[in-house]
Amino acid sequence: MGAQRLAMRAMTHALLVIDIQADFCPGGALAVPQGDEIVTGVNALMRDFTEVVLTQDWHPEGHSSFATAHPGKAPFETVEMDYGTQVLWPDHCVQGSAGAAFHPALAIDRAKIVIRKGGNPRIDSYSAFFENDRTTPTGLHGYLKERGVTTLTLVGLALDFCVCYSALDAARLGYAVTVRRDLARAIDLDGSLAAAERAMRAAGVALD
Ligand code: VGL
Ligand code: ZN
Repeated sequence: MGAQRLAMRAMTHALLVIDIQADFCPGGALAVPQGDEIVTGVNALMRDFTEVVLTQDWHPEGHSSFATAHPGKAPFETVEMDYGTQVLWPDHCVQGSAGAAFHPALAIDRAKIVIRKGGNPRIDSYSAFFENDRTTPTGLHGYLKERGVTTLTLVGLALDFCVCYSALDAARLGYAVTVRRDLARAIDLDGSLAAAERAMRAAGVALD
């Protein structure tokens, strides 16, 4: 008990656990290679934090980020949306579906709050802070500010999409941000992992 208390992070330091859901793990609709390998390590890390936030990708059926919503388009092709280029994905994380559930071994009871994102049928939402228009907030920043959080550690799926977008927004909002790459896995679409790491470094995100 004593040793455990010494290891606890300050209450100003929150852990953001991004999208560790069945559809992003092997066997899921948008499986991230080795996505399930991080669950044990994430569970262990959660025990060191009093402030744990989970996010859940949570799309309505027929969401505009799904290739099936764009006749003639295949998954991983792109389309131009009002807010910029959008990668089209296989149908995934549909609200209430088994694929949208957290990985069954994830210790979700440690979380104070769950942020569900991607609910607007017309806008995708990679970041835990803003939809992909980069302006519509999820409310997470208000929550963290009100609780005095200034420092964030990010883990989860996918490193080159939702983890990266969340880290970039967090840095832009003024948080001190670390991404634990050992507790994240990437989709790595056409060099997206290298691009994500470059962007995060440029934004001052610490990559552990
Ligand atoms: C994600 C693609 C589509 C992610 C979510 O969690 O990284 N990627 N929706
Ligand atoms: Zn999604």
